[in-house]
Amino acid sequence: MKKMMLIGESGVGKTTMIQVLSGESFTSRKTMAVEFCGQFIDTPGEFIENRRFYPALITTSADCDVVAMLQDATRISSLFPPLFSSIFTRRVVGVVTKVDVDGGNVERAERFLKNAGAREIIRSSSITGAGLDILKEMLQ
Ligand SMILES: Nc1nc2c(ncn2[C@@H]2O[C@H](COP(=O)(O)OP(=O)(O)O)[C@@H](O)[C@H]2O)c(=O)[nH]1
Ligand SMILES: [Mg+2]
Repeated sequence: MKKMMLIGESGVGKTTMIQVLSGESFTSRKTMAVEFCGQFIDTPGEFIENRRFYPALITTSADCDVVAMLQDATRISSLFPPLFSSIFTRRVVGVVTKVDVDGGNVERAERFLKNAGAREIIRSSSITGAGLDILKEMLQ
């Protein structure tokens, strides 16, 4: 079974997505440390918000097959630096989250992810389940 590390700012939907994908209720408190949840690695939003944590992300990514960069469709900004994906030696996918929200802007989120170096982009919602099958397939 392959492993996926989810990265993205606080509130983007990392923990919720892991719960829906794995069908297990791993704790949904604000994550303060890297957490190993079966096939998934949940990371604190702080790790993307402060570049002094980038080395921790790189080290943790060594344990996984896929790095998922999550961008919230409702946010008007992104904390991913240009070509951020290039710091990883793993397959990196961009994931737009919360595409179910009216007033979100999926295209804007995709632009942020492309700017961050994502070549594959998946549109997802943990509420409707959109895009989650594609993510599951990546982990087969
Ligand atoms: N509408 C909508 N809300 C979501 C979705 N995914 C997560 N949320 C909500 O966004 C908030 C933050 O989610 P959480 O998983 O804790 O984010 P994390 O900080 O990245 O782990 C919670 O209130 C979730 O219920 C989604 O796909 N659609
Ligand atoms: Mg979380």
